[in-house]
Amino acid sequence: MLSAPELKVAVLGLGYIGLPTAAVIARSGAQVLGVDVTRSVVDIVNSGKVHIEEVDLDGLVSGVVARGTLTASTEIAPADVFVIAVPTPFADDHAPDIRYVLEAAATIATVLKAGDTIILESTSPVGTTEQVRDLLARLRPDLRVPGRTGDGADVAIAYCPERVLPGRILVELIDNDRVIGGITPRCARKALAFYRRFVRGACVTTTARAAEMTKLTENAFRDVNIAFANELSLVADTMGVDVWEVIRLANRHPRVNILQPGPGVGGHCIAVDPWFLVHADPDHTPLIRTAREVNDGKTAHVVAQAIALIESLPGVPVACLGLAFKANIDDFRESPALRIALALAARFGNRVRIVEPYAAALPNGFTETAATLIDIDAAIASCAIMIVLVDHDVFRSVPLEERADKRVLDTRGIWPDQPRLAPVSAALRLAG
Ligand code: SAJ
Repeated sequence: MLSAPELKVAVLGLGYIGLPTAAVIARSGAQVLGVDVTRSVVDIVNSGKVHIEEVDLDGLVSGVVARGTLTASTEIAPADVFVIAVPTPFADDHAPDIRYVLEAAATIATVLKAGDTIILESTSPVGTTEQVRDLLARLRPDLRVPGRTGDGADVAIAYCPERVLPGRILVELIDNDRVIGGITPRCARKALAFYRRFVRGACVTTTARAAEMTKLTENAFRDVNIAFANELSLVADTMGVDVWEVIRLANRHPRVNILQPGPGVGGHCIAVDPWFLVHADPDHTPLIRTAREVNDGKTAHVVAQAIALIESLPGVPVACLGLAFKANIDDFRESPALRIALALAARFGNRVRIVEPYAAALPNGFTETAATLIDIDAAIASCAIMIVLVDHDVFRSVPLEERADKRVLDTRGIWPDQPRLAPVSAALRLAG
C-alpha cells in the first residue's frame, strides 16, 4: 500500500454513502476523486457544498474540497483503489437490480491497471462481487483477475458493505467494525490495508460471498425483529394493553430485547435488503418474507386506524406529526409516515395539516391535495386530532398540558401519559 499522500482513490457514486466515504478517505490523506453520473451533484461537491443532509458532512466536505484532496467529476480517472457505492434497487418482483454496480465496474475497467484494488460497498445479492470480477475479466482480458488464475492475479477485488446509520454516518464510518470479503484471501488483505487507514473499528476478513450475505443478514435481522414488535402492537390493541409497557417490562428479562413498534419500516435498506435473501432462496425464507409483509401491513393498519378516528370526528382538523422515515432526520425515502400522511391528505384534503420540522415545503406528492404544512405550535393551537408518525424530539417534548384535550393516534409511543379518549373541544372543530 502506498503512503498517505500518494494513494489515489476513486469513489463511484456520491450519494448518502459514497460522499461521506469519499470525504472521510480524503481527510485521511489520500487523493480522492468522487465520480457521479449526475452533473449537478458533481458541481455541488466541487463548490465545497453537499446535496444531502448528514450531521457534520457539510464542514468535512468543504474542508477536503478546499484542501484539494477531494474533487468530483462525471469522468473516471486512473486510481489505486476504486470504491463502488452506487444504488442497488429492486424491480417490482423484488428481483435485485445490480445494473448500476456493473456499469460502475465497466467504467473502472476503462482505467484499470495491474496493482489496483476494487472494492464494492453497495448492498448486493450474494455473488455480485464475483459478477464484477467476471465482467472485468471479459472487458480486460489483458489483466489476470483473482480466483480464476491461482495466486497470480493482477488486481484485487473485495466486498466490504457499508453499515452506517443515517444521522451518525461520519461517526460510524470510523468506529464501526468492517467485514471485508475478498474474492481470494489476498484480495481481502489488500482491502484490509486500505480500510485500516481510516477505520478505528475492527476490520475482519472473510470471503466475498460471506460478506455479501452478512450485510443482508444484518438488515433482515432488524426487519424480522421490528416485525415482531409490530405484530405485538396489533395483539396488544386487541387485548386493550399498552404495547410499549409490555415491551418495557418484557425487556427486563435478561435474554429478551424487543425492538419498538411503529407505523412500518422505512428507509432504503431495511425495507429492501431482506427481499434480496427471499429472492435468492424463496423456499427457505418464509420468516423473512412474512416479516416484510407484517411491516408493510402495519402501515396499512395505521391508515385504517387513522381514517376511523378522523371520520369519527367530522370537520375536525388533523395534524400528522412527521414525514421522515425515522426520528430527527430529513430523509423521506420509503417513509411509512409519508405514505400514511399522503393517504390521509388525499382522503381528507384541507382537514390535514402536516408538521415536519425537517421540511421547508411539502414534498411533491402533496401538490394534488389541499393539505398544508404548519409548525408544531400551530398544530397544537388548531388541531384536535394528532397522528404521531415520527418520534422527532420536538414532538416528544410536547408536555401533556398542551395535548391533554387531543384525540391522539400515537404510532411511536412517544406520549405514554396521553389519556386514551380525550374529549374534543367544540372550539377546535372546523367551522362549517
Ligand atoms: N424502526 C422501527 N422500530 C425499531 C427500529 C427501527 O420501527 O425499533 C424503523 C425506523 O423507524 C425506520 C426503519 O425501521 O423506519 C429503519 O430504521 P433503522 O434506524 O433501524 O435503520 P436505517 O435504515 O436507518 O439503517 C439500517 C442500519 N442497519 C441495522 O441497524 C442492521 C444501518 O446500520 C445500515 O447501514 C443501513 O440500514 C443500511 O444502509 O443498510
